This record gives sequence, structure tokens and C-alpha cells, in this order.
Amino acid sequence: MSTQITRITARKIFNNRGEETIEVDIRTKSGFGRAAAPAGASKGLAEVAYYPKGGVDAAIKVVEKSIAPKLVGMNANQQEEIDSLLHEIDGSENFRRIGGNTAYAISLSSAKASSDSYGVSLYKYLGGQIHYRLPFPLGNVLSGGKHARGRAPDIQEFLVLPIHAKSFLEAAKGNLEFHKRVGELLERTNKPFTGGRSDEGAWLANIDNYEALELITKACEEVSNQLGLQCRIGLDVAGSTLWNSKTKKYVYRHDKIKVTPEEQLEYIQELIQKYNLAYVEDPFHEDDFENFAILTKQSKGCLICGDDLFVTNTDRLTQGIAKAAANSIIIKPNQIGTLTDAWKAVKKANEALYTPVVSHRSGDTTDTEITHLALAFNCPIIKTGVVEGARIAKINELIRIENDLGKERRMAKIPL
Ligand code: 2PG
Ligand code: MG
Repeated sequence: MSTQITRITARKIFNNRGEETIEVDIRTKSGFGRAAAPAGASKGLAEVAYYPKGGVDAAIKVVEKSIAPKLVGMNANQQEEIDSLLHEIDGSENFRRIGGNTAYAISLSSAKASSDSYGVSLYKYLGGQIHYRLPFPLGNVLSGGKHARGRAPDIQEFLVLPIHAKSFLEAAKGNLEFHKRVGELLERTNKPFTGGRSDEGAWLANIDNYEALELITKACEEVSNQLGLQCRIGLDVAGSTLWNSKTKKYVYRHDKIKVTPEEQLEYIQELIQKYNLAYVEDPFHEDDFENFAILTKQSKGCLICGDDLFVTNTDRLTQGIAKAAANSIIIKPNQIGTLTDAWKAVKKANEALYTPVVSHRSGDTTDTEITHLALAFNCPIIKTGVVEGARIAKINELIRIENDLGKERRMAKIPL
């Protein structure tokens, strides 16, 4: 068995939005790994640059000319060395020369090639001898904000979390039922509803935030009673997409209101209480650590999660921990570029008892690495949609992993 890298190939493929993305194949003497990068629509300002100038074509050239010659001959199991070499080749602080998505595809395909060389699943290769716990799926049932095109709620994501499911399969089935019921209720109550869905497979409807929450609460109650499964609701407010930095107000276009940060805080607190929310992501814009801290302190029993706030960046997370801003962090490896960097953020989060939530991107492929990362990183929650090809690929992979674990399978514990 050898993990020595013999060949690296990069190509252009498409994500579920039809956007170009980079895919990398790495061959070792004994194995093969392939990974394609995802892409965000509502990106954090502090995320790494996805591509060098010239986009995916330029990134492919970079792989061929600057990266492959240096990596061939190295061992794919030297993850940290490979990832630090990527930083070295790039030389910038945000991967703008080689592209964060280029780094992602190399870093992940290398890990996959290594695990394949050893003949073990990626999660076992990365996680080692730990007791694996299956994550709870946090599923998007209704889209708004930047993920919808105008006439939809201002909040970006309305999510469901089947908190007491006994197995991943049961949890996934629950989410499918919640999603289906939301669609049925929309069909019954909203005349213009056409059954349209967003990139993440969540429903699109011209309703406001309260109407959305009332409807999802009803769907959750009905389906919970039927299945004997408890469903809690979560939101991704994507605060940065509502924030106007000039007027210092959050702009709710659908609701035609503009609110100050203080009013935003009151509004989110009201939603948490009224709808017993279990999870709120990015309730404020990406630099408002202070209001994140106030909300976190006042919201017991609810995860306050930073996505654009932290961008999987250990320095930003450290800043957040010092201020007690949020108690949970979204982990999207392509926000930071490499597996090693993402792993550092998870370790820091675990040390500070911040709940790590591994997440897909709205522009995604049928790749399933993040499901393996959820297990290896010990993330109790995975945000990866309910339906749609790129989402179902990940849900199905978790079902396979659950089967693979057999008698040892156990669900994670969510600190709620
Ligand atoms: C988010 C994500 C995923 P995007 O904001 O959490 O749902 O969206 O990939 O567009 O950043
Ligand atoms: Mg988000």
C-alpha cells in the first residue's frame, strides 16, 4: 500500500446552479480521490477568494503548472504538509492567487485518495478510533432572502430539526415529511404557489416571515403527532444580506421595513420565544459580534450560530469566543480553503463548547465529503437540505454510513 501521489488532474464541471466549478482527481500508487468545490450565493466578506483572476480556467492552469509538479511524489496522507504547501504556493492571506476552491478540491481529493489507498471510508480515515455519532439533519423547507428572487420572505432559510430521532434514517424521513407537509399547506393556503423550489430544494412562496413561521409550526405539529417525532424550527437570517452599512439598518424588502440593530435584536428575540426556535444562524451582520453576544446570553435553549460571522476561520472564531458571541459555528471548508484549516476551526469550537454545524453550500454538487467530515469532526448537526439532487446525495451517504456502522450506530447529542 502506498499513498504516494502519482498524478493530479483538474477539470471544469458544473454545480446544481449550472455554475462552473473545479474538480480535481488525485491518483496515488494504491488509490484514487476526486473532489469538486461548492459555491455560496450569500457569501461572507471574510471568506477566501474562490478563484484566481480568470476563474475556473485560470485555476486549472494553476493546478497544472504550479501545484501538480510540487505535489506529485508527496504522500497523500501528509495532509497538513499538503495544505501548508498550498498556502505557500499561493502566498496571499485569502487564496486569491490559486483560489480557495482550487485549494479545497486539492485538499479534499488528497484526503480521499489517501483513505482509498488505505481501503477505508473517508470518515474513518479522518476520525480514527472515535465513537462515531450520526449528525442530526438540519433541513431547509422554505427559502427566502438571497436564495429566492424577490417575492419571498426576507429571512433566507426556514429550517427543521428532528431533535429526538433515534436514527439518521428516521430523522431524514421526518424532514422529508415536514418538507412535504409545508408544500401541501402552501398549496392549500397560497393561491399563487406553483410548487417552485430554490437551489437548496426548499419551497418558494410569496409570504412574509410570520406567515412562513406559522405555516411551518403547523406542519411540524401535524407531522410530529403523526410520526411521534419532535420537530424544532431554525432560521438562517443571513443578516449581512439584509444589512445596509450606509444607513446602519436592516432592510426587509418584502415587509417594506427598515430596522436598527436594536430593533433587529428585539425582533429575533421575539421570534425565538414565539416559535421556540432551536437554532438561529447569522441574526446580525458579519461584524456585529456585540449583538451576537447579547442575543446568545439571553437565548438559553437556542443555538446562536455564526456563518458569515466566522467563515470557518479560527481567528474570527477566537475573536467571537473572547466576546462570547454565538455558541455555535457553521463549518464550510471552502470558506477557508483547506481541510486542515477547517479542522482547526472545529477543534477550537469544541474546546470552547461551541456546537459545530457542518454545512453544504447553496451551489453544490453530488459530492459527499461533508457528510464524512460531520462524523470525523464530531459535529452533532449537518445542514444539508432535505430534497434536490446535491442534498439527497449527502442524505443518502449518511444513510449508507449509518448502515456501515451497524450495531455501533448512535445519534449525536445536541446541546439543547
Ligand atoms: C448559508 C448557505 C447554505 P450559501 O448561508 O448558510 O445554506 O448559503 O451557500 O449561499 O452561502
Ligand atoms: Mg448561512
